[in-house]
Amino acid sequence: MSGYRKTLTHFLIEEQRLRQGEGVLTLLLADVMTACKTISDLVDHGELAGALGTHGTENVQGEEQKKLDVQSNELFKFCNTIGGHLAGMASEEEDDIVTVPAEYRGRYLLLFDPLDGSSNIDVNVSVGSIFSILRCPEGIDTPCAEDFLQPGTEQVCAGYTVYGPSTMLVITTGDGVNGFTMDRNVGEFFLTHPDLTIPEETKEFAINMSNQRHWEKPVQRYIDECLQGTEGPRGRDFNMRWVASMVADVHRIISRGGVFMYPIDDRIREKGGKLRLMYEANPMSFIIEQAGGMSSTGRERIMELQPKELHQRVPVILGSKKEVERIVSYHEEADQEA
Ligand code: AHM
Ligand code: MG
Repeated sequence: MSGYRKTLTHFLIEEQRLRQGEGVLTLLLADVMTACKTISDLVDHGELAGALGTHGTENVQGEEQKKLDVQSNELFKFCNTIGGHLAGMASEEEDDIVTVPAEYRGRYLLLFDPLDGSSNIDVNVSVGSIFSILRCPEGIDTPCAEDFLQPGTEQVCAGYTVYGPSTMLVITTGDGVNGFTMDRNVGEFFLTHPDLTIPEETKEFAINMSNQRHWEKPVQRYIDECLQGTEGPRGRDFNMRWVASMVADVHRIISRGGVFMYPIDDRIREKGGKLRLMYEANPMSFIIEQAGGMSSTGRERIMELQPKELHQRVPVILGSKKEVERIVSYHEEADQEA
């Protein structure tokens, strides 16, 4: 059946014609997808492929690296080096930017979290990859870290793959959001979820409740009101989900609405938040906004933040528009009172 659907390549070529592009982005995405398909295969084989367990090292952020974190990072770098489309790369698993040898250098920058939700690998729960594509600034041949520090509004393309019961790709180039499902036998992504949109209202939230006592007042208030259900000010019961893989939680929100929060709290205030701006929050915000949702730190639109460093962390509140607006208004009220 899938042979009669539009392939990702077919879809991208059509988009490229509409934009009168030269096809560079189409070719770059083909390389990114080669990495993602190979990671999907590793995830699928798990222990059979020697993909589970710790690598015994830490990344620049002091987090334990799993074997699959390291393997996925190597795959992303390998698949995206020689295509001739990139001037450089930045990864959650790399201290500094990755330069592309001069003979292969192109005009885009690729930023990625090669394996998001890696705490879930060993327990066989969904993980994913997240990527963001920026233009290398005009006149820059050999980019440095500062050239990557562009606000999310400058993204040319953003996407994620989720390695769940099916492997899916969700992508935007700034003209809506489309979802593709990988056919393992054919080795291709096929368009299965065109024009994804997020319902404006929701009855579902996603947050790590174990951090409740550390949250700020506006988030405490929002969750408290949800928990009061039909007897509280919201007048309806809410449901809660927390996969602890941002890709899986965001994918649920893209599929059926909801709000996802990793807010600032007292323990992580010094770090700026938990999730990383450049390769987690910005690409997800681009996708969420393009699907009709909203994304904020609680006080600012995430995509408008001027990044200060490659591995910068931010509070993230995203999903159904009316709910995010409500949470933002609770922040405004609390800040005015203070
Ligand atoms: P990772 O990129 O190192 O996997 O960390 C990011 C993940 C997100 O996918 C997820 O939303 C969050 O960390 C879960 O954090 P916690 O374990 O505190 O609930
Ligand atoms: Mg991550």
